[in-house]
Amino acid sequence: MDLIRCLRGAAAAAVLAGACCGSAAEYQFSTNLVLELPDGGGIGTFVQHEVRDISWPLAEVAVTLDIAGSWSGDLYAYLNFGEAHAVLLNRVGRTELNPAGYGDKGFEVTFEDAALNGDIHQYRVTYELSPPLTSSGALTGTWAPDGRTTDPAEAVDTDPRTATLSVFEDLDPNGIWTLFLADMEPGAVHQLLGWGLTLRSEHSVGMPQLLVQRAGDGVEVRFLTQAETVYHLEGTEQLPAAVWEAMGSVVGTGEQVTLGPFPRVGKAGFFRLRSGTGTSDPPSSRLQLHRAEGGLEVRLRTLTGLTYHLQATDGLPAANWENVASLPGNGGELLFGRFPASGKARIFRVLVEE
Ligand SMILES: [Ca+2]
Repeated sequence: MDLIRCLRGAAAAAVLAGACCGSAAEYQFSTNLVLELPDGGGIGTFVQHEVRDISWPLAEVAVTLDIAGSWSGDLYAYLNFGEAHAVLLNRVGRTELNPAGYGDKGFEVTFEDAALNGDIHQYRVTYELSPPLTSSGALTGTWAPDGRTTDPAEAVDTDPRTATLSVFEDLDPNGIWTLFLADMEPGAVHQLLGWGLTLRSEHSVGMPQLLVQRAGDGVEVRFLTQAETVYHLEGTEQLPAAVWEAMGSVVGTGEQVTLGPFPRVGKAGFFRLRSGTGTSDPPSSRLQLHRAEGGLEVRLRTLTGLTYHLQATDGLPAANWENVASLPGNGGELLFGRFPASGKARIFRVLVEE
């Protein structure tokens, strides 16, 4: 039985809450440029942006970089604010054995310390030589900054990563932010096409980055969880979405979780993640997981005339789904029962039968 199709009836009847962000504040800046970098010799280019009138201390910083060129391993980039210094790029791919670094064609990337992809310096190792590239050959995705403060003429993968974006944590963000960019080796030229800054008043841990990957005929969605947090993955076929459908709910363990594979219906699907303890959530078609004494309580808003089969597994992709309860819908919120929380993430799905 197809999970998405099965849930459709219930999802259409439910009132789904809009995105919520609590009281978190966010400031965003981005700009497009065409700035040729001097080729070789490490003569850098500075670009600056002044932030004003922000009344909260920084919790988290994200940076976007759009660079065109033909040998990414030439590049060195850092972000400075006051005394704080974060190294974004330091000769990607450079190791003792490969001092020239990677020869890809630039970057269209976001830097965040918590990025699921991890350290950008070794991105070809992370992706076993098939990293996500744009049609023009630039690396894409969200990556953790290089963080190595080593002289870019000497930097290698084994250097410690001490200058990540966390250096800006707790600072007053008002003032001049400076991006420095240099092409260290003669021979391949680069242009800065744009950059951006996102400043956040809270860590966006409740909404981790989603990584959507092909899996067979469908796609699967990976994300990094926080322990004890309940996540609800929702999907839609197009944006703006009339309805977000429940795709799965999971209790975080501090580890990565993979949900899916989900069938791709004609075009690419869109996913979003909601998190919370569940108790303040409005009724919806989502499976609601509540921490309760001795385990997890699983609830679902139901319709009469349908039968709901709750199934569980300990890991995805699931070898088999264990049937844990089957109940007729009552037109209200149905409590499936209380289940022991195992050591790892326990993953539930519901099948709806007419
Ligand atoms: Ca160069």
